[in-house]
Amino acid sequence: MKLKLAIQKSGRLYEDSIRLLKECGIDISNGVNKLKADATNFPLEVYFLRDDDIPQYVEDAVADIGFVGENVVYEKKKKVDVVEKLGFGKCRLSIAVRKGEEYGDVQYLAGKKIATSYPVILGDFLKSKHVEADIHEISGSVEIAPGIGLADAICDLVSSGSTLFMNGLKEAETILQSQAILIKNKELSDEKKQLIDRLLFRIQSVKKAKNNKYILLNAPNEKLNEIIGLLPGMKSPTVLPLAEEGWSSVHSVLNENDFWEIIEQLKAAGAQGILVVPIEKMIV
Ligand code: PRT
Ligand code: ZN
Repeated sequence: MKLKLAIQKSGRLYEDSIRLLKECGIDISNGVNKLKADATNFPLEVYFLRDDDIPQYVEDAVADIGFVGENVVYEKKKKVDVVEKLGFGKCRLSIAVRKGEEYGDVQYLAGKKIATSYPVILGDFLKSKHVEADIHEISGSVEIAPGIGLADAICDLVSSGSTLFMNGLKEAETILQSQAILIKNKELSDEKKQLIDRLLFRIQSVKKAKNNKYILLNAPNEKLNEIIGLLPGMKSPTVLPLAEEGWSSVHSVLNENDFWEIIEQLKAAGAQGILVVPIEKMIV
């Protein structure tokens, strides 16, 4: 039996989806324009679909699981379970207005015409703010709508912000932070659930590794206790004697969030020759 995974056929999520599988030790032999491909070393079959269709296919159990943007999942409102954030495809769904407008707050939007490909998420947002506006659904090139007089504002995905900038718009309100997530069908067999757990274990190990760095440093022995005290590590750090009398080598793992702060403290405490190395997988 194989787990059926739906990923985007081509577009912004395709390469990162394939890369994540590869980092999980799963290779797929994908012929050009194929609808599906088999993994060579995991009981997995990959379906290549348009991202908009993935929630429906997962709800209908044509695919057991899918990698797809949160924005698509919340817009489509299909009956699927959200399992895990995948750490790529990050963007935000924002409302933008013409650069020269005085936006103030969300009340600005009352009675205005807003162009978007996300009428459901936008509608829910406006409702939650008790604002009535005219939602105008368009499927692409939303950002040109204010320029051609089709709308007063837009609601669209933003990552760098350069599309808004080039169209003379400014971000006024962020209504959703989004990234690619793993979704699953609600009624899977125990066997399929076990396969998902195996895949999830690998995904989490890859994610953890990306958020952590392996660090090696040299410390004078009289400073060892102070330096060890600064290191969180997985358990306690490894300490090895150096060939040079009175010095030790200390190995540990640091989380990206407090990385620079701890490095500064380590230097101040007398650590030298600090090496920082990426981690490929992290099993805890
Ligand atoms: O053919 P298919 O339907 O599968 O693809 P698609 O054209 O609908 O989607 P695609 O490949 O453009 O995006 C797939 C997913 O990537 C989206 O659903 C999001 O979850 C995620 N993602 C991340 C983005 C962006 N970043 C993004 N910047 N999707 C779209 N954009 C667009 C945005 O719509 C705007 O036009 O990029 C432009 C803004 O980018 P900046 O960098 O100029 O701000
Ligand atoms: Zn799409």
